[in-house]
Amino acid sequence: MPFICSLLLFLGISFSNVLADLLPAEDIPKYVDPLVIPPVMPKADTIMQQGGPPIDYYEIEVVQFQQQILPSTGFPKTPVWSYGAVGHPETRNYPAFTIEAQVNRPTRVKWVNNLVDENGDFLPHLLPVDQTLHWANPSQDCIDGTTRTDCRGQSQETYTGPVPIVTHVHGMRVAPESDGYPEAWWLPAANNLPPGSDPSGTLFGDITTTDADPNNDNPGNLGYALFQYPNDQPSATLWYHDHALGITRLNVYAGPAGFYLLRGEEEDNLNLPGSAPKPDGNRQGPQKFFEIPIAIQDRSFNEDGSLFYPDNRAFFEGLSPDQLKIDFLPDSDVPPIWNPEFFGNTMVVNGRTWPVLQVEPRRYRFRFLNGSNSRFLILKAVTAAQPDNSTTWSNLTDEFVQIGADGGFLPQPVALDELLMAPAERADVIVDFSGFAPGEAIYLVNVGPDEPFGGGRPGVDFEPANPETTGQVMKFQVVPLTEPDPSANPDTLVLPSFEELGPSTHTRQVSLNEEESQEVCVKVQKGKVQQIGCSPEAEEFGPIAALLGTLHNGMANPLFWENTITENPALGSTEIWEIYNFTEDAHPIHLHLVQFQVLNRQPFGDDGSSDPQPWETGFKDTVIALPGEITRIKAKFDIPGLYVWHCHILEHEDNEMMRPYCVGDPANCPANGAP
Ligand SMILES: [Cu+2]
Repeated sequence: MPFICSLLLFLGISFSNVLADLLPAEDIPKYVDPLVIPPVMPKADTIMQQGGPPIDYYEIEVVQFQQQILPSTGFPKTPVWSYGAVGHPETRNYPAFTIEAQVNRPTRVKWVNNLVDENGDFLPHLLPVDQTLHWANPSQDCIDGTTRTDCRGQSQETYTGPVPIVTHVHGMRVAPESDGYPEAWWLPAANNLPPGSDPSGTLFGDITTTDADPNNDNPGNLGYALFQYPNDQPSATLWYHDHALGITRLNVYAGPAGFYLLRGEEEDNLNLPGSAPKPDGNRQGPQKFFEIPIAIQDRSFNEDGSLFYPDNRAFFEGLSPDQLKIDFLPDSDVPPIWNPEFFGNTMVVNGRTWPVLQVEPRRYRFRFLNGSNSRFLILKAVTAAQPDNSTTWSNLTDEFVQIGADGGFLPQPVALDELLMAPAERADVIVDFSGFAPGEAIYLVNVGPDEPFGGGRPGVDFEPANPETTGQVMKFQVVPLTEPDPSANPDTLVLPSFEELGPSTHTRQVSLNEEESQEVCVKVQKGKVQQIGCSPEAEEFGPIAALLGTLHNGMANPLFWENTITENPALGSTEIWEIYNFTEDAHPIHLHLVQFQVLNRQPFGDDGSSDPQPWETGFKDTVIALPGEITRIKAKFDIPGLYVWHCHILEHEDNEMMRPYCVGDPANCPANGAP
C-alpha cells in the first residue's frame, strides 16, 4: 500500500530528521510503574421511576488535564483528555473510570463537553485536525461553498477552534438518539465560540428531544447531551469512547475512552475470579483485585511528554514535507494531513507505558481491550521479556482461557496460546498464575505487526512487532499468595447457555475498498516525490481514503459517507451480511446497535468456507474481515432508526470508511448533512 516507501528505499533517498522532538521508545524504561486499575465512575444520583427499575444517573465531562503516562522516574507528564465525574476532579483519569451497569437497570448520562480553560474559553485540539476530510466542521467552512456543518472543509491548515465531541458506548443496544451518531456532536458551552460556528452537529439530539423527557428541550448549545442506555442485553465488556465525525482518531488518541461493564445475574453463579473495583471504592485504599480490565493502546510521545501524532501526509510515506511535492485538497483529492494508518512506538496499558502488575499465584480475570487506532495485537504470555531468537518467543501453552468476547460470554471456554485482537475487540480471559512461584515474572508480549495486518502468521507472513518496544506490553510480577483462590476451574466452567439468532430473512452484500488518487500521480526525482501528469503508465498516489460500499454485478461499488443509504434492514428482521474485502489489509468491521454472530469466512474464488475462530462463537460487535475474503455475519435489527457501520481502524473510519444505515421505515432516518 505505501508503495512510495519501497520506492524510496530502492532509490536510497534518506529519511529526513523532521521528528527531532520524538521521544525514542528505546529510551523509556519498562516495568517501572504499577498498572493502574481504573476505579468505578461515581454516580450523580439514582432516579426512581414509577413502574420501572431505578435509573443510574451520571454526569460525566470530557476535560483536559496532565497525567503521568510515561514512567514516573523523571519523565514529564502528558497533556491528555478523558472523562471524569462533574464536580469530582479526582475522578479524571485516562483511560476513564469504569462505568458499572446492571442488566435491565438503565443508565442515564449527561455527557458534558468541558474542553475549556479556567476562564471558560474553549481549548483547541491537542492534535492536528485535517479540515479537508468530511468531518464535523463546526466552522461551516465547506469546500462546496455551502454554510453548514458536517462537510468537507477547504482549509489545508489544522483546525484551531472549539472541539466537537459525541460519546458512543461500543456494543450497546440503544435507541438512535443515545447512540452517539457522528453528526450528533456538540461543542463546549465556551465563552468565546467563534462567530459563525455552529454549537452542534446536523443531527444533534438527545433523549430530551424524544418521549423520555419532552418538556426539557436541548437546542444543542448547552455543552451537553443526555443519553440513556437500557442495558437490556447480556453481561458484556463494553467500552465508551468519542465518535465525532472525521476526528474520532484524534479524539480517542487524545484519551477519551473507558470500560463499561454490564453485569447480569447469569454471571453471579459462575464463581469467576474477583472482585473488581466497587462503585463505592476509595481510589487511595488497598487494591487487591482479581478481575481487572486492561486497555492496550499504542502511542508516541514528544520529548516534552506531549502526545505525538503526525501533522502531515509525508510522515506516512517516510518523508519530510518538503520531500513530498504534490497538490493537496482542495487543489487535488489528497488530504494534506490525514495519514492512512498510525502506529505508535510505545505500548500504553491503562494509561501507563509498559506497566507492571503484582499477581498472586492464583487465577485472574482480565478483560482485554485493544484500544489502538490502527494496530492489531497478537498477545502471548511468556517468561522472558526478550525473545529467544529474532522472531519467536517461547510462549506458555494455553495460558489464556477465553470466556467472553465483545457481546458477552462464549458458549464454552476456549483455551488459547495467543489472543488476536483487532482495534475495538474485547477478550474476557482467565489467566492462571498458580504454577508460578513468588519472584517469578510473566510478560505479556505482542507479535502482531508494526504495520497494517493482512492475516497470516508472525515471522512467516509478516515481521512481528519490534521485540524491544511494541513487542512488549506489560509484566506480571508474582508475589506470595495471601488467601486461597476460591474461583472456579475454567476447564470445567459451564458458561451461561448461548441463544443463537433465528433464521435470516435477507442476505446483503457489502464491500470494503481502498481509494487511490484520481488526480495525483507521482515519480521520484532528485530526492523528492514529484507530481506528474496521470497517464496509464503513471503511478497513482494513494491511498487517499478507504470506503465501504455495496456490490454491483459482483463488482465493488464503493460509496462515500454522504451517499444515499443503501443498508435498510426491516425492523425486527434478521439479516446475513456478506462483507467482501477488496483491499490488501484486514479491517475490523463494527455495526452499531447489534451484537452479531460470525457465520464463516470464504476466500474469493473458493467454494469452501471456514468456520469462525473458537473465540468468535459468541456475540460480536466487531469482526476481522480479512483481505480477499467474504466474511459472513448474522444480526437482528430490532430498534428503528439511523445508525452507522464502520471500520474500527480509526484513521479509516474518519476518512469515509463509515456508512449510515437505517433500520425500518426510512422516514425515521433523517438524511446525513450532505445535500
Ligand atoms: Cu479499515
